Amino acid sequence: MAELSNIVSRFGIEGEVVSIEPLGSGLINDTYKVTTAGDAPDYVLQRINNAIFKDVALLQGNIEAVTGHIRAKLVAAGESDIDRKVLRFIKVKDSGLTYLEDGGKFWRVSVFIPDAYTYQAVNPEYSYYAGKAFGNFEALLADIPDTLGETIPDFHNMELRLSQLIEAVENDAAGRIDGKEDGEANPDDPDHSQEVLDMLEDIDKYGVEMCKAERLHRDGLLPKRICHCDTKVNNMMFDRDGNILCVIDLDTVMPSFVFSDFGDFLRTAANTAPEDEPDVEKIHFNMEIFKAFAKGYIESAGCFLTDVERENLPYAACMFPFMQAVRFLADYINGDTYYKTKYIDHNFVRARAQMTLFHSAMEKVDEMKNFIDSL
Ligand code: GN1
Ligand code: MG
Repeated sequence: MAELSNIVSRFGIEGEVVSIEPLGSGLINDTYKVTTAGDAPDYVLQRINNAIFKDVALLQGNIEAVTGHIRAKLVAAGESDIDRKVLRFIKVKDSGLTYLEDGGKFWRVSVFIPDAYTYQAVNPEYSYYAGKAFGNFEALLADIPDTLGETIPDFHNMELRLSQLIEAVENDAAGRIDGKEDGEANPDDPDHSQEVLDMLEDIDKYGVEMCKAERLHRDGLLPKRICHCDTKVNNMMFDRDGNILCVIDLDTVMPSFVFSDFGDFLRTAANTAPEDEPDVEKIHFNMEIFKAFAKGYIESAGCFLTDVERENLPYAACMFPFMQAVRFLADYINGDTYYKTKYIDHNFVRARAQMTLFHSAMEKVDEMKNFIDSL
């Protein structure tokens, strides 16, 4: 707490800090709520994980460009309550930057949005609003004058994710496929090696099909646009009445295929279970959520989507659970070096859950296509 208070005091915040408590459930950054006394706003303090986001200056540059552009549009449209509709970052007092480097750690502070709610799951009505909001987010950014960099290069490149998995298997750094290279196997680490091999075989069957986006892009048929790239359902804030306030967690806003935003929302929202559900029987792809989200998304993004983008939205709905399975499995095999985990085989359980969701979505591709054609 002393370290955190000291960090916060170097930002130009208002009010006197009364507490700093952990906030949220992100898998990458560390997030805290900073509560202040009296009428001053509360704040969100985040330690940016710079092992993952290696270029924090570029990252914050993107975020400032995006929030500035959206803010200007909200002002021009005469909107009220703008600080609840777009994030506002606080500058460091002595540098004027929106991030602070201190002993190799990177920090930032934004205004906490009061009376706002995030959800781990949504009903079809909220899903429709979310579709509209993410489509609108992309539409608002379609004319941004700044060139944004890729905060994690090739973040949603399926070909790269598969090659990272192959590399992980070749190294088998944690001995999770072939047993410990040197020393004893950890008796507390359940042996999933056979299930991992089966999962790898299953992934191999669909690998080529799931890399369609990269091929379309190389053939000049699929553009990159500014996307959010982490449209997990819990990255959307709603007010008390269920109206969308804003989209949060902007670290991965970068040029990508629209499939990123469409697919990643459904990966979390259309799953009938959490992304790390241990009981695979509970995992299904919910078509009611798909339909509501697709309708909202196409209503606001339809004005700029090309035929290729629109036709491939069902593919995106399948590709994202598949990509996430590949990422979780690679991290499991690497010995959990990327995602925060809560128990020893958490990444294995996550990968298995995502493959289950992938298969459920694949069974519904025709139904998805028919629905999109009907809009
Ligand atoms: C990470 O930190 P969080 O939970 O918002 C990850 C996403 C994954 C997600 C899986 C930078 O997001 O890509 O989809 O976990 N973010 C990064 O839950 O890798
Ligand atoms: Mg998040």
